[in-house]
Amino acid sequence: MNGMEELSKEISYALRHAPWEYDLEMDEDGWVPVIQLLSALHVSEKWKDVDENSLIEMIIKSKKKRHEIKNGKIRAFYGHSIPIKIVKDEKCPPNTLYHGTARRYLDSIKEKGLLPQNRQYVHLSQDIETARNVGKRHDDRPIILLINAKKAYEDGIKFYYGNEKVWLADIVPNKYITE
Ligand code: HQG
Repeated sequence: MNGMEELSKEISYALRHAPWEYDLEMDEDGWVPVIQLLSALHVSEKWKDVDENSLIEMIIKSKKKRHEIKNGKIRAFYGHSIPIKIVKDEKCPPNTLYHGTARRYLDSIKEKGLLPQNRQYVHLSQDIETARNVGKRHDDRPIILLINAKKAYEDGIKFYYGNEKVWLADIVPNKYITE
């Protein structure tokens, strides 16, 4: 893993899962002051030279757009598991979205639909390749599920924009999912 990717992972952990471990004061939209995050990172020898420009460079260079910086604050776009739910803006999804998952989860998903499990939202992918990469984190031969997102949206299921590859939903009932 290169330095930037490692930094992106550490910051994702802080902003998605454990702001309290880093003494971060997070608002309801998930923003924290950059200065607070930098002071927390500087405790570690590894990150002692990281400054706001390094964070901007990390965001630009990262293959995945996980974070954004605005007005002296930084936040993660998606992936949160913290107890306070980050309020996302609802948005009309494309007709079809994809979800890459493990073969071993299939029976349960067919029965209960897609559930957020440990995160705040179910994560869906904009394209098949992204879904395959997400699924490979759980299974070397992942299953790609097709989500009839537009129909679900028309029926009242809420969708939210994560980044250009990631969509979020509260839940996806099984009737909108096919293999
Ligand atoms: C599964 C990464 C059984 C679900 C990725 C998934 C993504 C069920 C697992 C983002 C289920 C949760 C999130 C049910 C869902 N029964 N299993 N009813 N409903 N599941 O890691 O979507 O690199 O929390 O299929 O790119 O894999 O970190 O979610 O396999 O966008 O930026 O429960 O994380 O982004 O796994 O990945 P995860 P995910 P980053």
